[in-house]
Amino acid sequence: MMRFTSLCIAVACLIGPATAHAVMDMANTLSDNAQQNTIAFDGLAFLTGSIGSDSFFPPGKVADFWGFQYLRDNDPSGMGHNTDFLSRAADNMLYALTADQRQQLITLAKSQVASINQYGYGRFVLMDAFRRNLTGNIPTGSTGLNLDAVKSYSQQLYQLDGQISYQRAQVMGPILASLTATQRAYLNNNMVGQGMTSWPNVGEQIDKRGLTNDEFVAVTTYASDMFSWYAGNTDADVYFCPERQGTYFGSFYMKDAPAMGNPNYSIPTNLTGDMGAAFLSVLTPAQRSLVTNLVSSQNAELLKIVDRREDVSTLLRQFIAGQTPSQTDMQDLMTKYGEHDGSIIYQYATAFAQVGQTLSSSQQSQLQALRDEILQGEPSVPSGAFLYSTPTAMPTIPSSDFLFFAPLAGDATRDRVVNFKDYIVLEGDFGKTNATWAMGDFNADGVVDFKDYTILEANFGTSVPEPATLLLVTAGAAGLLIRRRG
Ligand SMILES: [Ca+2]
Repeated sequence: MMRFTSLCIAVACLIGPATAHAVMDMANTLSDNAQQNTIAFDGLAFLTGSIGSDSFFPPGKVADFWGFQYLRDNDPSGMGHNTDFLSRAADNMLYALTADQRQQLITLAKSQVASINQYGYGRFVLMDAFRRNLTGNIPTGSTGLNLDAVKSYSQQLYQLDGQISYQRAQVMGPILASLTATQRAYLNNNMVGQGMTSWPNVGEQIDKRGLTNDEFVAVTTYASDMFSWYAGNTDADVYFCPERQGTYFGSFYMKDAPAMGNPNYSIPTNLTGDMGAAFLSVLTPAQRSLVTNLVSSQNAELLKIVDRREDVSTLLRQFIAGQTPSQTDMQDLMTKYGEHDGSIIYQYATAFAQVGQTLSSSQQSQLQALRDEILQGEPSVPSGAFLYSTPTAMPTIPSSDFLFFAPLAGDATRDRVVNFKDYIVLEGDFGKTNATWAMGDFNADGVVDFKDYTILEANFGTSVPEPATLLLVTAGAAGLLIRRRG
């Protein structure tokens, strides 16, 4: 029943510009007001939700360097929220392309679906750790989430996003570079600078037979991205919604669930602001500070993200200019992006847990009432989970224990011990580029080589934390020895 939901959900920014008809831009997104509303909405979603609701994630947030969100949020006819917006853009782009160019997008989709889903599943480990940190179900020997471990894992997710983005640009850029005058004229005369209500209604342009749902969604996404990339510029590529970063706390479920399967529903644009404020009003001053202080504590990282996005946009646009940018440079930028977002999500998870652990039962009831008001009869939390916006059973989640301890150099498998299993991984990926920690790239230089082997060798046999029982035995044995001597 929820097939193609990723195309149907109106994922417009939920915080409008300060004045009507003003342009939505980074000044809006980065404003303290927008950030505080978004963070508070995240807090409400997290403290009343579940890992199932945390998992809902609009697919357009992955590999989003093409200015589509900017196009949506600044549509001259104000139709960016419309459920047909993305498919109308995609259909026209596909209409303008040749059969061969359309086939290139289909081939790309078939090659990328696995990576896109790998990214989606990879998010569950962080979500699991954040919920454990909230409930206090943390591993023995840890005092809570470890910042460096969260950053390291986030880096790996963004490295994957970087590979998906680079591959996309590698196909989409040359197609755009090779558009004929006729193709350009179609786009320029019928679409560029005009609102969706003026775009021709050309209908669906690709045959779904032979494509899985995921592949069809991917092709549609590429085509719509190609149009915004063609029509936009670096500023548009860099642009993101206030809720773009720190996406592990369930706010997308809370705001999108009432819209799912309900084409006439329009998400109120003041929802995030109003409900964020309502959340804060339920909290004590001390709890409120924990949430509102995040606005300033995350700010430096947020600004660095803007810089990295600008670097990435500039790099990827080289493909439109007929050049081939360095993939190593791309991965380096995405590693940094992941580190910045990792720092932000660590701060959110830690602060929200502190609030959650001090809520009175009265406060909990009030927060649940706010959630119920937003969800309008939709389930408070889903019975399973979501892979992006598609309902799915809760996947088997690998142990998140490693997120509660400092990263252990050489531990590719992240089972908190450096042993032969890690050596097998490193050996299997030896020499590979675009490498991640999980492949054995422990010094994060993007390649698995002898330097990583040296790190593994130096740490072989170590584990974190040192087993508590061993320490006790040692202490006991020492005590015994002393007593005997005495
Ligand atoms: Ca290991």
